[in-house]
Amino acid sequence: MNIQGESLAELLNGPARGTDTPWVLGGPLASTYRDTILQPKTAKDHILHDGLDFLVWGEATPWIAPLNAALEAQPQHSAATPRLFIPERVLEEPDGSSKYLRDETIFKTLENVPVPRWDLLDVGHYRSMMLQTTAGCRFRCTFCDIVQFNGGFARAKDQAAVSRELQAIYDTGFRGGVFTVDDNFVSEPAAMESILKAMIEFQRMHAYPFTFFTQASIDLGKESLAHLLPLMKQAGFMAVFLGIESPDPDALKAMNKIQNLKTVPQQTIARLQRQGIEVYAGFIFGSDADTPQTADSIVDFVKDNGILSAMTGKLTPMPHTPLYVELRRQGRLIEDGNASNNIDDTLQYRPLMGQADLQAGFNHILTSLFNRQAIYERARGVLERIDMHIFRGNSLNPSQGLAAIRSLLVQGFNRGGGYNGAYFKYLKSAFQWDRKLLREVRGETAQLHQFWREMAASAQSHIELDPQTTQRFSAMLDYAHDALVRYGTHRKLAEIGDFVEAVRDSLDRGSIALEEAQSVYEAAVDFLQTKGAMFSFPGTNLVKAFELAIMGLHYETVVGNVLTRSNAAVPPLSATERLDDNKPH
Ligand code: B12
Ligand code: SF4
Repeated sequence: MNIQGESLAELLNGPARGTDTPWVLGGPLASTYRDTILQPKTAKDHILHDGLDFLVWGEATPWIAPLNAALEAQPQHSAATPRLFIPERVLEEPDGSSKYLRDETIFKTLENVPVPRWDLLDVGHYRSMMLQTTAGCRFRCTFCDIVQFNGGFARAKDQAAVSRELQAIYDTGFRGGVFTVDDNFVSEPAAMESILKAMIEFQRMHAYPFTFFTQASIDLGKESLAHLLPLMKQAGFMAVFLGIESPDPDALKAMNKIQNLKTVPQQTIARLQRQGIEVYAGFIFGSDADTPQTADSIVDFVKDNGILSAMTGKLTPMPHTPLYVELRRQGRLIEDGNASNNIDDTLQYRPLMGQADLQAGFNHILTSLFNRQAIYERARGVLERIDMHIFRGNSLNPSQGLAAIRSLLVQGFNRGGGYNGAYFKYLKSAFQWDRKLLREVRGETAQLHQFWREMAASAQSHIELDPQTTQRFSAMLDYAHDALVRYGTHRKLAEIGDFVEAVRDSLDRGSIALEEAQSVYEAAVDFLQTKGAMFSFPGTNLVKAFELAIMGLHYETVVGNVLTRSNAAVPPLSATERLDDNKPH
């Protein structure tokens, strides 16, 4: 990606300089920023131009054969202009065009994609591994370069391919977080359902070695996709990054983020949280509809919706995107074509609100969201909103233990050594939350036993149900279903699905066989016992509280650096400059 352009230049200008080796660059940097390398203007781009031999647009798989042939023909480095591998049609279409985005001869199926050679890595050095299940996205957000090089429709891997990739990660010995790096996890909902089932089955058969996190468009929360959320929970998804971008409909229209206009983002967030999935979210400040006040609405939205990890960035026009083309047409583009880091202090376009207001609004967002008090308040909101489901497991792993110790040492005390009251108050509330939930689960378990005793006492071969008892059984069945998926690994997922369906039919008929009802009851008890164990000390909320605190510390450090750099780099503009800045260019 472009952000790695500088380190690539250091490499080419350092260890690689003077060697004969031909250099090939692929990925988002080569795809989106190809022009800056082919027609260099900055010193860095000259180094890339002179140091690289081949640029490969888009995915590697279709280019391997022509690239190998080219490397055989030119086995030595040359300082001439690098050769670009790119489909003719992409070059022929005007910049920002969406006409080629559904071309299946360019964006090919993923059936021949080889399994990554994870065995070549020392996985001990990685906090998370990666799994790509689909590529491409059906939406057309104006700022997005991903669809330009990954395609404007989703191409999915099949169940066998996904299982093979999970197995390859598993075989390295890695256990823990796996980033499902799809451009939009829910771009192709039907495929996603089948992929999720493969992921669930893999997890069940391997005693849940992984937790997953991913990114998805906001329509994941719409009613017609509601069936996907429990599957994500069962697969072990712990977090989903949503592109919320802005709470303001006009800003969303300006970005062509139509999917956000058709859904209520707050509802999607709440639905995910109720499944025990934490929501991370992206926000963009600086669209033509934004004013300095938009900064406040972004801050309020983040605070009100239990989002600790808010990736707030400035609008960033990347080459070949519709946004870039439009700003160029309006003469508002600052033509270095290089900016791609949405949080640094470079601006690549002239915002309507003026650069100073944009920078001030952006800094306001950062300072409001990432001071310690705000972080602990939001973290508490996360704990209150997410359901700690049994797929989370109930033991403390070593890295969580270390995180807790680190958090206590670093965050428990202020710089001068004084005790940090806000931090301990936050931890105390997590501890109390666990105690409260434990009491609730115990109460619910006692009620369940009582209910079952009454039901079983009067039953012969069947239990006849009235509307109230049907409702109780239906709630028990939800618990039982989760427990069977999580622990009933002697049965296939499909078998469990059939069992649950059969019980639902019985409930609809108002009569359930005693044996069937007994199985539901026993599995529901398993569910509640596991859930209860999760809230026993140290308690899943307390553990999560430490995890969130450490994440907060990371954000505080990163944002602190961004603000320091930004304050040093952008002197306040005079009133006249501000007026100039507001002129249409
Ligand atoms: C996962 C991810 C991350 C992870 C990376 C984790 C990791 N350890 O790798 C995290 C969350 C850390 C991250 C951070 C950032 N990211 Co990021 N990230 C992605 C994401 C979602 C998926 C990348 C991925 O793994 N895809 C799956 C693999 C299989 O695809 P791939 O890497 O693209 O590789 C394929 C092709 O590109 C090609 N290819 C790749 N390399 C090569 C090399 C050769 C020689 C060849 C021939 C082909 C080739 O073949 C591969 C197989 O088909 C992409 C979005 C996207 N769809 O690309 C953004 C993306 C790459 N990120 C982006 C950005 C901007 C960032 C940040 C700068 C954000 C920020 N402001 O902090 C940081 C920078 C971090 C850093 N210092 O490097 C941009 C880059 C824009 C650009 N054109 O340069 C992207 C495209 C998203 C976007 N449009 O906003 N990111
Ligand atoms: S939903 Fe995400 S991946 Fe799809 S076009 Fe919009 S920004 Fe790009």
